Amino acid sequence: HAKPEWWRSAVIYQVYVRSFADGDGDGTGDLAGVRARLPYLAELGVDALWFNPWYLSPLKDGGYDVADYRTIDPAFGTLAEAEKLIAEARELGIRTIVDIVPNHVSDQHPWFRAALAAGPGSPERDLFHFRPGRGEHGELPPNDWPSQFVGSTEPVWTRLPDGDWYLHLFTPEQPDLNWDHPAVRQEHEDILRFWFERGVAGVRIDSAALLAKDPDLPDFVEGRDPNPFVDRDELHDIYRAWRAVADEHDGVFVGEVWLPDTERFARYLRPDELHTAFNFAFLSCPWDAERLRTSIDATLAEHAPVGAPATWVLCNHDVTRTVTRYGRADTGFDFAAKAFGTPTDLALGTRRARAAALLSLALPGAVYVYQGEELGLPEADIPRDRIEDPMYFRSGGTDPGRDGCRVPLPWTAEAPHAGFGAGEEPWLPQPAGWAAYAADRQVADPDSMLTLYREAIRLRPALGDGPLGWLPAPDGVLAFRRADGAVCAVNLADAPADLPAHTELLLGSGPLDAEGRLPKDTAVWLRP
Ligand code: ISL
Repeated sequence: HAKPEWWRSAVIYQVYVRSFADGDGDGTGDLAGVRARLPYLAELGVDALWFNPWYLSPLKDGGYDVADYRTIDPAFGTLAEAEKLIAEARELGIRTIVDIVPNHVSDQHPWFRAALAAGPGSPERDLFHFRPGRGEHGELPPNDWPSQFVGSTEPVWTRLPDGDWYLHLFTPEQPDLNWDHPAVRQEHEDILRFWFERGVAGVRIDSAALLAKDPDLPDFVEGRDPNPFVDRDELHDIYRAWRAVADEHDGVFVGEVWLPDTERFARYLRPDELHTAFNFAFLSCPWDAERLRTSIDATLAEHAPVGAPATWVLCNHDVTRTVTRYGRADTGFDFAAKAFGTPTDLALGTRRARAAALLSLALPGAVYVYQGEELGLPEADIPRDRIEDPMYFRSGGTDPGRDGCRVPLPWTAEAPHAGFGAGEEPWLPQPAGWAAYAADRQVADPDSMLTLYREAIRLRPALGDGPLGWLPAPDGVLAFRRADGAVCAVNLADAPADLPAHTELLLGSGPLDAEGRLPKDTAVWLRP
């Protein structure tokens, strides 16, 4: 008798703790703030919460620089509070997913501090990638690998006064671990157990395709297979070992696996590896019916043979917010091409984001909702002197970085800081007009984005569990039916479209026109 696998069709809400709700008034979101908002999340109807890293961290990269994987950062709370939060959420039927960062640690992690102190050639340095430099005096980095921060041309090596260089695919404060070292593997299996034993139901794996490195650290040659640091075969042994740990606890994984090649991607989802991985192809797809249909079909086709559910992601803490992206003239979405002051039509972007919400929630698989997406928040312009994201600095100030999607949430229109917290200024400035998006306003508004998300998540089970079948539809219109359930239609064409045959209109992202047709940039759910 098989256990029900909740994660196959879950709605998972991403909590960027630092910006969710500030319980203690210091301007930074915290676990107290999340605990106070659990009823909101229960009413939204989500099945699980994924928390971005909440561990002890100097916060040089929003917590993706972890100094201790078993301690909660004091800015956020304590381990005891995290345990309470996990239990309280579970009481409300909401599971918890934590974010593990295995590729690198903070330069303040005890292992790295010990490696610095122990000096060149020491066993402590074997836990990382330390190398002498090239050039006559070792003045050149050991290889030419590109930074993994989009837009950054900075080297991935930093030289120490003792002459050694160390590898960091991200910032110098995030030294990469050496996954050929048994202690690194053992430690991470122990960290997984630690969190599963505290009641978490799942783990997100950060930068999951980057951990394994060619031990020779050769120069990067475009197109050469195997790549010296992306998608290496050794990763699959690592994840098989992790899967055994997860299975002891009924735990599930979601991998952050950015790989354009769908076959290579699907290898991570084999039955003894990761349960799920983020679908970035969907997120990167422009607002175009054919492109979306092709992307959806490709996703379903690549997941079917391995038996893993697809995931549907429109937004996260690394990319431009959905309503802003969809409101851009080129309708495309190139996360590598963020620019200051890119014009956007927010009314258009919001209409499309509403339709995209109904589309993603109607597709077979798990859906991720990034905090604030359910409020229709746009990307914020952060004044340059307030930007904290290292991506901005690593790009030499050309890329605005990712803070624009990380602005503290508006909860209460009439309260200071739009209800984010009652004390200090929020750690990132909230733009003018932020209070108009406040959750308390939207709850009372039948036409708000929040109301749409709540209704869609409530109705979602009525759509059925069956596979997706496309229905005939005019050019620019997507229409499909779940085998045992409802129909979803989305109009991406320029003209209104007739609705597919139906007995009942379950939900719409906007009103039908006077002739009862589906206007452009609108989606509906129908009972056939
Ligand atoms: O952010 C990106 C594109 O805008 C990605 O290239 C991102 O750098 C990559 O997916 C890895 O992201 C993850 O690890 C990073 C961290 O900065 C990101 O926030 C995290 O999601 C380093 O730990």
